[in-house]
Amino acid sequence: MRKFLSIIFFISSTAVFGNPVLAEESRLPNIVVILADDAGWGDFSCVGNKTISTPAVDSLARDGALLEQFFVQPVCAPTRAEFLTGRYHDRSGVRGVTRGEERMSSEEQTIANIFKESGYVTGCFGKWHNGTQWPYHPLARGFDTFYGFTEGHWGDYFNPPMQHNTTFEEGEGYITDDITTKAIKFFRNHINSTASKPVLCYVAFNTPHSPMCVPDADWSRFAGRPLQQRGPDINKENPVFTRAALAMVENLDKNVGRILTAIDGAGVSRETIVVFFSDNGPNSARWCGGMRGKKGSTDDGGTRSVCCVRYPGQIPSGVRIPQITGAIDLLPTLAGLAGVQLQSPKPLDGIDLTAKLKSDTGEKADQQQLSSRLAKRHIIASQRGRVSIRSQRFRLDDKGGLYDMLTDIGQKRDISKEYPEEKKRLEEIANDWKKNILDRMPRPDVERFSVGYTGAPLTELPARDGYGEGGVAHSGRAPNCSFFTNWKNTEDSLVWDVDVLNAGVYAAKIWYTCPAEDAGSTIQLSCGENQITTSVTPSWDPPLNTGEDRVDRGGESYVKPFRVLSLGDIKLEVGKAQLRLTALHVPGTSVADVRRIVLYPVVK
Ligand SMILES: [Ca+2]
Repeated sequence: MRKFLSIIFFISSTAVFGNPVLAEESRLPNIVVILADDAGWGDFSCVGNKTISTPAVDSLARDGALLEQFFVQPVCAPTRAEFLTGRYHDRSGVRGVTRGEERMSSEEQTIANIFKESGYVTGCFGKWHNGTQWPYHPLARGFDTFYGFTEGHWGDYFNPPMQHNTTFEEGEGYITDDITTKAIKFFRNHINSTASKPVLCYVAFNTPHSPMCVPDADWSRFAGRPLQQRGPDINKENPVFTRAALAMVENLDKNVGRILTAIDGAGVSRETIVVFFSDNGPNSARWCGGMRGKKGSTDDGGTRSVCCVRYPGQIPSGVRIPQITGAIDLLPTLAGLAGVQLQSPKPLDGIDLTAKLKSDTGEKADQQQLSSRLAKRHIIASQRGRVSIRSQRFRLDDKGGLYDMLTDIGQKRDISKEYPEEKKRLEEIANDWKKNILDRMPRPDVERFSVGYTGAPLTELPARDGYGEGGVAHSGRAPNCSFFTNWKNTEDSLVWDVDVLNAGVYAAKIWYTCPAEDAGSTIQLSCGENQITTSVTPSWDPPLNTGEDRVDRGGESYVKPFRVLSLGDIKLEVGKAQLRLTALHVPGTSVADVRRIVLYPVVK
């Protein structure tokens, strides 16, 4: 409505003054959404963490609104999908974090689609984690610009390999600093552009997610710092992990500060909405306000996040929203605050919180109506079939226990017997969710990956999305950032199950390494009846990037700088098929390690 009014104002003023110089009045606010990865609710000084100092996030809570009971999902991809769509992730088919389960149905409309439609220029920076191939790639979901990586976690945090739109390039410096630099550049360029479009900038950091790599400057402040608070079970807490996570959050906070400085320095703080939140609970057993659970849990510890919204002049300083809210609310709320018309083809689960945020200026009746709606709502946490329901006062956990969250945040005393009616009510909601939503989830071709989607400039198939046959293995138990290794002979294969959507000729490239003594294998890429062969040369054998970890990275793979090898042009027919790499001749003891294959349509 506000945009509509602005346009009327613009037209009528032009008619009166004959001069369309009303860009400031008619321009919609910029939006910067900053997301942390695996930072728990308790990892910020504004909510009482005494070990850490997060002045930038604290300033957002001070200068704007703090959503005091804000809920996300237990893991990364589901929360990201909920922010992007304003709908629960179970509705969009996001069921996991890897091997295609993170993909969000292409029938969903994202916040970028909606705001772009209203005239915004849109950018996504950092970890995407809702699909790698078109139509799931961020450039296919309404974002004009993408810089980052599409997978769920990354193996290298220093000068990391990144994707910039359709090219793969090396990042500059520590990954969080680099993502920030690129996001600020995008924001500034468009703020200063004569096109004068409002900006939607989604800055999805991938820290403090493991691997626990953090620059020396941040680590040195924490290495010997005593922990002022501990997790509920001190025996399960690794103090080194906690320190590394907090050091990463302090680094992240510095980068939030850089973004705020850029906004304020450009003189657009009053025309820019800033949102900050995290995508799930803490990735280790550390202090989280006494809540039960961590990342992966459907309890408050796994699903509650700090969330701040700053919009100077529109949202008064120090607004507090005590009602339960969630990532599903951000899309309708940002549309409400910005005055962007929300025409979603599918019903949203989220609620527009604008009337509560604008508590000084909004209509009292709107506020009361919203308060009443929020008081009656419940929020669903869902993870691999486990469903927990949170109301303002109670939580029905995923095992059927009922807890009073006002007096028992640690969920120590099951009060099912004292509140049988409440338990029954919440159980019905959970059962209904399982029966009507989970059992009918869309399944976007799990384990099969689309190649050559119409208009896609490339199709990336990382090792994660394929499997080895013979002796070929992934380099780590956690597949997201792994590569294929142990490819030794002509019996071995690297396979991707694909669905070719457009027939044609595709230029194929792999990202590989190969020791000098093993160079020269003849390899074949085949798909159906078609195949091409090439030789693995030159050798390229850099070491793994190790030695930066503050804590052992467990099942996550180290990576190395892979080199691009062109395999040639291959013809692909439409339909389901296997894309297969094999070796026809192996002169040494191994063929190659392979990080990804990328297929580029050849325009004839
Ligand atoms: Ca996460």
